[in-house]
Amino acid sequence: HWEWQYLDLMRRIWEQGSERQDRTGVGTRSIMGTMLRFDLAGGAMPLVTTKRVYWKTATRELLWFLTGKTNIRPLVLQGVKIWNEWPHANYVRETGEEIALDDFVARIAEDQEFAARWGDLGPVYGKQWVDWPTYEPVGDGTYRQGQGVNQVAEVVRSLKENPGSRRHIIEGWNVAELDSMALPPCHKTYQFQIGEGRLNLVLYQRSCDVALGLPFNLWSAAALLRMMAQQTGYEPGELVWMGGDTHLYLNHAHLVEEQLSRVPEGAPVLELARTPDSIFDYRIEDFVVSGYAPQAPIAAPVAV
Ligand code: UFP
Repeated sequence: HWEWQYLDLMRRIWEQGSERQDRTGVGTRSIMGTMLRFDLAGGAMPLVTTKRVYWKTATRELLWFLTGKTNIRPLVLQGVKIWNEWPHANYVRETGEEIALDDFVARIAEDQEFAARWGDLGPVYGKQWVDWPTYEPVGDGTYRQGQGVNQVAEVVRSLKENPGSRRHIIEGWNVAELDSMALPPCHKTYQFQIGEGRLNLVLYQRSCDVALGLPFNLWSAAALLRMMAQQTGYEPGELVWMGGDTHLYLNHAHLVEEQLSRVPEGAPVLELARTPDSIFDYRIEDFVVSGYAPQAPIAAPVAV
């Protein structure tokens, strides 16, 4: 079962990882440089079965990236909570108003102007993926903003027009804009490749919370691969996931112990119900998962 790779990585980090202090102050055990490989032939997906993974939430986030939007409001309106902490913390810091997270999120949902002012995450994934900024020299030594680059559309085009290329890359790490992002990209580099008529993808993730982040990140990367394969007419191939700082938070001990006592079951399959006109036209209803009967959820605190 593919999932042993995930569980083995979890065990190896917990047993052999080096302890390090991190930005959040929680502390981690960590291994620098890791790899997982999954074959997506036949619709197979790296969807963790040893606990419930909310794959629809991850898919909604992926679709939101593809809109190029960076405001949390569209997510909030769909009940997706994963990005709420950052704008809330920013609001409390800047206004000094001690508003509870739930109240803040309710205001984002109700009040469009409030959301426009306080719900934005800065130029995170979506912006870089579909509208990477460019600059053109004006001639007097200054620059003006040029047409943004839609990296996703470019990769769809290059996969079709130049399948042998080794340059099919979507990059999130815009060095010049890191300071204005709520969180610098974790899953930062996507490189697609065609081999033997199949579409393969290497994802490089610079920093990975193996307990809470990775199940999400694997699902999303595999979903993106499937969408790209459908749009370009290739069979889905391998997803190769590469991690930089691959860690477990010290306050996730209960999760690690519980999950490592479980055995993977079943082989979930993703069907794309429709072939949308472009990579930007997918809807949540297009994602149909069968054979997913996960074991119970395991709650654990997110390090912010
Ligand atoms: N993290 C993930 N996956 C993600 C995401 C965040 O694992 O998609 F957005 C985790 C990794 C790390 C933290 O534990 O969030 C980001 O912190 P830092 O920027 O200090 O690496």
